[in-house]
Amino acid sequence: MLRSLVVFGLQVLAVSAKTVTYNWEVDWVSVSPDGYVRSAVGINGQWPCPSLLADVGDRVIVNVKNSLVNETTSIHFHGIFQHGSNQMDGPAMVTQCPIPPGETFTYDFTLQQTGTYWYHAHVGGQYMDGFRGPLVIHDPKAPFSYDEEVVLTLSDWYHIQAPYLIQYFQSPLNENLHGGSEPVPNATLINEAQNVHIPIEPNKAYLFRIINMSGFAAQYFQFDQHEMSVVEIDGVYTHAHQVNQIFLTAAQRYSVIVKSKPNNNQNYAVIASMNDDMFDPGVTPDDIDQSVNAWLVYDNTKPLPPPLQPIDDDVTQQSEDDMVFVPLDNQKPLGPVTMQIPLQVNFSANAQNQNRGSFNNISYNAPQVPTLYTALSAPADLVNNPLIYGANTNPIVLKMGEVVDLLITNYDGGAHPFHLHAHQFQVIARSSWGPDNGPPLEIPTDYLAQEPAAPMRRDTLLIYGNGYAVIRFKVNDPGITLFHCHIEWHVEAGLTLVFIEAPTELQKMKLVLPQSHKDACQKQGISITGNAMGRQGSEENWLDLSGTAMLPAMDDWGALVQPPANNNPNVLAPRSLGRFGRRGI
Ligand SMILES: *[C@@H]1O[C@H](CO)[C@@H](O)[C@H](O)[C@H]1NC(C)=O
Ligand SMILES: *[C@@H]1O[C@H](CO)[C@@H](O)[C@H](O)[C@H]1NC(C)=O
Ligand SMILES: *[C@@H]1O[C@H](CO)[C@@H](O)[C@H](O)[C@H]1NC(C)=O
Ligand SMILES: *[C@@H]1O[C@H](CO)[C@@H](O)[C@H](O)[C@H]1NC(C)=O
Ligand SMILES: *[C@H]1O[C@@H](CO)[C@H](O)[C@@H](O)[C@@H]1NC(C)=O
Ligand SMILES: [Cu+2]
Repeated sequence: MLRSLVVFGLQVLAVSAKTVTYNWEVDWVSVSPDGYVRSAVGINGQWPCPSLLADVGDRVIVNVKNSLVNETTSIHFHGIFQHGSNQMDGPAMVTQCPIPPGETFTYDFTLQQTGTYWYHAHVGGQYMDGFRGPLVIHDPKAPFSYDEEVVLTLSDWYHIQAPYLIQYFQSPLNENLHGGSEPVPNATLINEAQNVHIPIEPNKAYLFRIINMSGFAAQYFQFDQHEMSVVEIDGVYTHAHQVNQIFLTAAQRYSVIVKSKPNNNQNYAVIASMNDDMFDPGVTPDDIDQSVNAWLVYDNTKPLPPPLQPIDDDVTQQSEDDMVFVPLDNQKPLGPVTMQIPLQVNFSANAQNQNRGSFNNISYNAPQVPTLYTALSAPADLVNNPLIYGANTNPIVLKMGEVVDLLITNYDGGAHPFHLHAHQFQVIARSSWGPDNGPPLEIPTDYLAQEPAAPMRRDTLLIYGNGYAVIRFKVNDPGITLFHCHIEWHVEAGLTLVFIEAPTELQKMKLVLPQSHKDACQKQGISITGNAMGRQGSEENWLDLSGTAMLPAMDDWGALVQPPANNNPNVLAPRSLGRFGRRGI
């Protein structure tokens, strides 16, 4: 293991489920993973952030103290179902208020699944400033065996802090100069570092859990002369499948088993390369460092081999097709489908000349009350009415037991990794890249007749430029379920919607909101009851959403700002960010 672990109050019980408690003080730390010194968001004075490790069945308690002083925070546990604990999912203004500076906040949930996940901040682009780490749930009955386990994280890294980059990305200046293009990362990291040595011994089976914690770029990953046998994707066990290389978009995970060589005659190179499809040539330096090297070290007295050549995407198209992975349980397509929801994905400049992402022409803008709190406080006869959740959050109400197909068509030329919180969805269909110009490929009208026998299942799926995908899930998890592109720039650009899953059953569950959750809102004057505008009382009030902001406030971000002239983001506060930064996800 290459990372250090901070666990307080861990009760070690050999067989039965235990409680794992983490006390995390979130604070700024000075870091330089690629040689450039900057501030990052760390935990208990450390960065990289620690791994959250537990066994299936464990109860996890994370007490978070926000010591950032100048930013709010929140933690999302990516891929965790949160059955009966939707209030612990984490996205700010969706299932909780952002945690203000100085406050302590408790996450408390029980793990009902196994595999490789991660946690990350879910407020204002903060995970790109370093607040991200692995979350591994061990399975005593895992359907494969191995001798050693190694967690490898892949991430992209920026020299300038996220609030500045978001402000610039969402500015009319960027729209005018670069067509609204995304900030290009400065570096790629493995285990939040470069040139990492991974100790390895001969004749052993290694389980590598590979997690892509990037905010933007997708990565190719390869060990020299060691095949990988994929056994898990995003927490779903798969039939073992041999590959030489894997391609992970932001937020995806692969567990692979690698058999080490029979002897320690030499060491081997490892490489991860960013996919540059979305990097606007106008803002990408020619000398951009797109790859990061690491080494499998069998014998540290022997020399390291030369690094591998960066992986060129043109010759590696095949490695992108994750539809080849078949779930080990051979789960058939869920059915019958009771609801089909067409979703058009697009990007365009809004009335303020900001580059915004949208589902069905609506760009997400945070409500005044976290959406979960609206659902918990609404009268029973209004809780299924999407109007109360605000037209700017793209709310879609789903009934318990419904089998939903999302019919997603991508009108944008770029590929986007879409993530559904709290579910592992089936991928019923997905096109390859569509035409460069003109309308996207259309979903075949008879797609239901062509379902795969055992569809690939995961929680984050790449949908190609001008292409489509059909993803299916069952409504079984009452609560507010976010669906969004996992490119953090695109979250900030509004490419997000909320499913209100089974709100009637949600109200009957009588979720307990810990006092710390109420305090987080109260300290910031945010209501924990009422519609998306905080109105309540009469039915007329509940249905009154007048004043809902469809356009983002220009003084949140989007104002005309130039990155600091001396390129040192630490010396200049971003303009007009508000005291604690943005309120939304
Ligand atoms: C991680 O995801 C990002 C964003 O989709 C991508 O650009 C990058 O290539 C991925 N990394 C790996 C190693 O797959
Ligand atoms: C997508 O956005 C473009 C502008 O970027 C616009 O011309 C087009 O009409 C939009 N299409 C849909 C279906 O929203
Ligand atoms: C979005 O807007 C475009 C362009 O105006 C239009 O063609 C398209 O039908 C709209 N989509 C929806 C779902 O309203
Ligand atoms: C918050 O403070 C840190 C540490 O001093 C600094 O690096 C960062 O730029 C500040 N962030 C904002 C949004 O002002
Ligand atoms: C990232 O670093 C900043 C500050 O050092 C530079 O200004 C950027 O040009 C650089 N961006 C890339 C893509 O390398
Ligand atoms: Cu996207």
